[in-house]
Amino acid sequence: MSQTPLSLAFDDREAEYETFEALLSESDSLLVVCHDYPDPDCLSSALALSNIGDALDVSATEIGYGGGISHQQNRAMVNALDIDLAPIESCSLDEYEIVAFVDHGVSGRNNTLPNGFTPDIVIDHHPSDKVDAEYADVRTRVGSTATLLTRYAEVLDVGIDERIATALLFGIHRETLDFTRGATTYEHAAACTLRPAANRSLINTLSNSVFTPETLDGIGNAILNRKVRGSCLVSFIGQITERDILPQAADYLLQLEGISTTAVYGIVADEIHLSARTSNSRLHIGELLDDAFGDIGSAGGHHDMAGGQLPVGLLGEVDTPDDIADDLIDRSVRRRLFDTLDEWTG
Ligand SMILES: [Mn+2]
Repeated sequence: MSQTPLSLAFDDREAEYETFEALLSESDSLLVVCHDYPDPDCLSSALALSNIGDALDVSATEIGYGGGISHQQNRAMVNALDIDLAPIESCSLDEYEIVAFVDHGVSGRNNTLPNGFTPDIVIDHHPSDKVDAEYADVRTRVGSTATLLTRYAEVLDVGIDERIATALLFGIHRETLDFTRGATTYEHAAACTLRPAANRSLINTLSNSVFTPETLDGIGNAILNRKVRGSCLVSFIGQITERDILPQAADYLLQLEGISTTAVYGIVADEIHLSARTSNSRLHIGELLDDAFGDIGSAGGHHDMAGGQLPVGLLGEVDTPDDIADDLIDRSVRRRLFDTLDEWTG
């Protein structure tokens, strides 16, 4: 095992890495499944894992994803790094010997796979007590899944070329908002490993990729529609086609003076999607969202960033979304958010 910043920072998991290597090298086909609306952390991890599969002579590797890729930076990343992705609906799970989840861990949660499906491999940094896989590596103390995949490539001695290094470093940059949110020594160590090979001008270009008009409108609506209670801000932005507007708006609004918690929600297709952020260290926004919505949908995440999806039928009688239905949805979600925030802070 090479002595690198990461090997110094990480626990010794030699036996686990050997299990992982044996599992992959004995297999002929690998499907890496991204979570829905994959972000750069997930995309780069999937790319790195499929590259490890190639290096271990897995003859067929594929990356599948659900939802869409609507965030301008994520689309730019997929294009610039030529990441080959297939919609998950077009992948048949039983054609692959190994199905691996990266940056998510449970079937049916933040992915479009059936409830109860058991993946062979899970590599993730999100807290979850329900992960079930032949090989599961869930390390919540690291700030990004890309950090873990950097370590796998190192340990298994799989070359980290410019494309992989650029993807993983961009993944870490985005996941930690340029090392300002949730970045640990592990992310800094991984960056030391990746930086020499990474194309830093491409990372700059990707970081500065332009907003789509819809993103700008969505953030504008989030600003206009904001409702503030104490240090908490929530905003409903109605029907949207680009789900990735939500985390961008939640991040942006967190910069408002006096605000330490934000939640932005909208309707994507036939679901309500939420994204929330907090800089209040006494809150765990992932658990808070689970408290607020766990009974009607799926919601959760980290202590400072989280998301969720709820069926629009939350209110029962709403079928064709219109202004009245939107208003009901807004009130109902807002009430649950504010009530749960009160319970946590009161
Ligand atoms: Mn992640």
